[in-house]
Amino acid sequence: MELIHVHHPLVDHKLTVLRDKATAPSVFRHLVAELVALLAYEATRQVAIEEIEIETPVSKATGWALKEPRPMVVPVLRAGLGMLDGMLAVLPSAEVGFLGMVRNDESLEIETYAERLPDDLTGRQCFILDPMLATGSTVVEAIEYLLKRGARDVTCISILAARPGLETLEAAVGDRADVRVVVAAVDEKLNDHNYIVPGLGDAGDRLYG
Ligand code: HSX
Ligand code: HSX
Repeated sequence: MELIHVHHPLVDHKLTVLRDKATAPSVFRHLVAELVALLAYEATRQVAIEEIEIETPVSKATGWALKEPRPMVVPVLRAGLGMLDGMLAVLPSAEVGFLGMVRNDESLEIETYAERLPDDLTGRQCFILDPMLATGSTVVEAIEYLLKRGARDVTCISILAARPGLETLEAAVGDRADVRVVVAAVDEKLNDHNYIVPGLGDAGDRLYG
């Protein structure tokens, strides 16, 4: 697994405003979209392209087009929905599939309560959107789900990850080179309720609560 921690002054600034409990939901939603676009720039570095010939108004030229099959963007409900517009601003031709997942706070097991994805993802590059990677259970389940359907590689874009969750993910996917996680920050710990500390609270509630 490759961890990409995006270091950029605008990312750090926007994340600080997100963390602030005084930030209103409308501002929070706006900042999430802006942050995702910045993270997506790094997350899409490996997106598959192919050489094409085009004609400019002046002459022929060689250029690049996204390669088929189109990338698949998968927001994890609910909070991942808040990242979808920002991602599509960068990758407008992507197809969108949905996963609804909830963590049982005692067993930490993940229940997949909704799914809207093609059965066959063979050869598809997939981008999971979930702002928080806390214990890591949700993202492990989502990655396994996509790989089982044949995804060619899976990149998870999260605004914030907790160190224990990243360790869980690393243990689950090992040294697979086709799994990537892109984050704006890594916090060191979780509290007794498995919230990231210092974190930013419950992303779903701050977006939609
Ligand atoms: C909570 O957030 C629970 O553990 C669930 O796993 C999750 C629900 O996410 P969302 O639907 O609010 O995004 O901490
Ligand atoms: C949060 O809970 C996020 O949006 C994720 O869906 C989930 C992360 O928790 P975990 O499975 O990493 O512990 O609301």
